Amino acid sequence: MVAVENTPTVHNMIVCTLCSCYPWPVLGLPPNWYKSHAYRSRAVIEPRAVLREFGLELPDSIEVRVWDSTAEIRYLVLPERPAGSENMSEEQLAGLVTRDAMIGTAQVRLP
Ligand SMILES: [Co+2]
Repeated sequence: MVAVENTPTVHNMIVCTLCSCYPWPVLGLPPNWYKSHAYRSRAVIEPRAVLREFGLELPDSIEVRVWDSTAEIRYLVLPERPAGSENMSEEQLAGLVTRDAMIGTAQVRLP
């Protein structure tokens, strides 16, 4: 299992173009859309358009990297720490992290 880190200049998202390989030991069962043909094909062809449909509009200054999972290698996203969270504890930060943020179709935001 490989964790890929989101930074101010890089946004990662994961997919399995072949089937639906997923870091299930950490994230549980994948959502239905993750297994859909549309997500599996479009995530690599037009990731920014897919992210936009998830409500995530990224500026061109942020590079989008798409990681194609296999039976051998599963990826998960280490989300970027949101601005304004400097005084939050590890437990509080963990509470902000969503499944989608670890697939890379969302960012972690303050409530
Ligand atoms: Co697969």
